[in-house]
Amino acid sequence: MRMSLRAALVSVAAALGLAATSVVPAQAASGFDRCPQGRFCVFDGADGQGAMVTYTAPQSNLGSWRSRASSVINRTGYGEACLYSRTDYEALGSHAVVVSIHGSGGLNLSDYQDSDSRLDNNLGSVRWAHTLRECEGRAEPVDWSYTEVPDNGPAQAFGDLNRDGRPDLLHRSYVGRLWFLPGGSTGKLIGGGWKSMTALTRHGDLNGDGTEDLLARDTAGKLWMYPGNGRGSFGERRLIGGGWNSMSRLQAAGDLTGDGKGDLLARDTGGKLWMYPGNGRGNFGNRMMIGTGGWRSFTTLIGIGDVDRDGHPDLLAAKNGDYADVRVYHGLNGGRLAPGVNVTYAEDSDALF
Ligand SMILES: [Ca+2]
Ligand SMILES: [Ca+2]
Ligand SMILES: [Ca+2]
Ligand SMILES: [Ca+2]
Repeated sequence: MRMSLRAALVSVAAALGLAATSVVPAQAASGFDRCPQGRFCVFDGADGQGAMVTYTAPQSNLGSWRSRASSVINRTGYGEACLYSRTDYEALGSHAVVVSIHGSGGLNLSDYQDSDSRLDNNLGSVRWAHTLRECEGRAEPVDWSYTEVPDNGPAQAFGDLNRDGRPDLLHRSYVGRLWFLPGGSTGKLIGGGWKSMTALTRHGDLNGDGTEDLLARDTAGKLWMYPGNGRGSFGERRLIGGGWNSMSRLQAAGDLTGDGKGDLLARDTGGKLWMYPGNGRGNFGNRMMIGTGGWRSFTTLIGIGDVDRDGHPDLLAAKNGDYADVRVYHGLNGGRLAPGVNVTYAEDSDALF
């Protein structure tokens, strides 16, 4: 039997959280207070009393502590924790008790049992995550789909990684897995380890083979190009160069120079705006400063195509939270920009894409 008591536990956690913030005379830590930040703590007594064991990683098998655990507290920093009477996070089958807890209050396991099974002195495994979905172990990724999907059509130059004519998404989970979402409630795992990337932007075709590619910056400031294989995944990455940590924003913006090859916009930490013209071979030509300063305040940069139909692609810039100042920068020869022109944008918006 599977028991889901999340709603009840939310209220328990809230009540305990309230108690923890009340004024308590200075004294040595006791009970749940002994659990250090960053840990998941299990106690062999109720209310955080008795012996304590602490964990920094999810436990598929609590071993000797399985038969000792009587109370727990989640101080991992993750908002959700799942407790299983069985090992290996087993939620199915008879006599399985699964409890999802939200928040950081301490819990007595004796509160959660039914006639068939219990958690008290029977805690088989425990894990935690940022989202309930990940905690409960449902398959990533998020469910993204759209209706009225047309039949397969010609590949799109932008936003179509598997060349079926339909737009698709990339999704990075909290644990750093990158997923390809083709838009039909399914997903394909591209791989792990993407948490170390500090910027990701899709770019259209960078290497001239007709498939959309991906740019990613790592924590060391190296910029990598991941060539799309046209099937929703990527071939072996290629280093574009280092020193990209001086950029506070990387933004694919389509073809700004008008040569049919996708270009990249980058705003440096000093507020200058740079345009990196794609060379169609997986790298960029010499960058060009197209904004001498003051671009730090613009949080939104969008390659919106050619709004005035003069044959030069144009750029829209806006400041988050201040949509009274939205500007269009008309493209000039060679990817340069004319001075910005204010456009009317009356809506109060949280974000503009
Ligand atoms: Ca597609
Ligand atoms: Ca490509
Ligand atoms: Ca170009
Ligand atoms: Ca134009």
